[in-house]
Amino acid sequence: MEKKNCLILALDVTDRENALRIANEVSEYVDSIKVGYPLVLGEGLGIVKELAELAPVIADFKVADIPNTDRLICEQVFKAGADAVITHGFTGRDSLDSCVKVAKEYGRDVYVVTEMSHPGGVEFFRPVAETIAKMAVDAGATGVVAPATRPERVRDIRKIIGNDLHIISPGVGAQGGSAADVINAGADWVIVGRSIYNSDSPADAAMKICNDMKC
Ligand code: FNU
Repeated sequence: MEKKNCLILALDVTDRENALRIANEVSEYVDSIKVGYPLVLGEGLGIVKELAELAPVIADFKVADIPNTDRLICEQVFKAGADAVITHGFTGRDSLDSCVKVAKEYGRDVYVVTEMSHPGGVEFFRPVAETIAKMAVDAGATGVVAPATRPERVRDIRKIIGNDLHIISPGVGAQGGSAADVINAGADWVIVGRSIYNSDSPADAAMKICNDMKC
């Protein structure tokens, strides 16, 4: 994904009409559109192709299965037109390798979740986040997902992954994180959902976040 605005839209609405309206309104401010279960379960995987005409799509399916099932999931995601997939890492190196292998075959990207952004994200992830980040490097992933709600953790994870891997960071706005703080801590992109799609003017909200980051 090309870095222009450092902003990724998390498009967690559940209907096509709203999804396309919001995506159209904010497309000039975002470098990518992230879709996940809410929209894909609501409208089907075909929505990926429609959104991909506006911006590269990241499929946030937090893939977390045995290698063979991970392979099948990633193939479907990339065939549908997604530019990248988000996977978990706690399933182990063989599962992650399977996702990275498919991504390389399709020339696409893989981002691995290290520590999640919500309060419960520290319960199980905290002790293993660094190990997962290191595994993402060793496996040849494109980057990692790290919490904008804890910029100090983004800083820790940046130290582990160096500058070759990207950090995409959710938790800005509705979850309490600051876009500028997490970019300063070493994130490459912030992922923002509710603060944009629930706003009366999604375009203004997106523009404000871009101005705030001065990326
Ligand atoms: P918003 N997301 C997250 N935290 O929030 N993929 C994580 O640790 C993670 C994610 C996603 O709060 C979440 O599912 F790994 O409305 C949602 O799609 O701004 C988005 O990031 C945040 O949405």
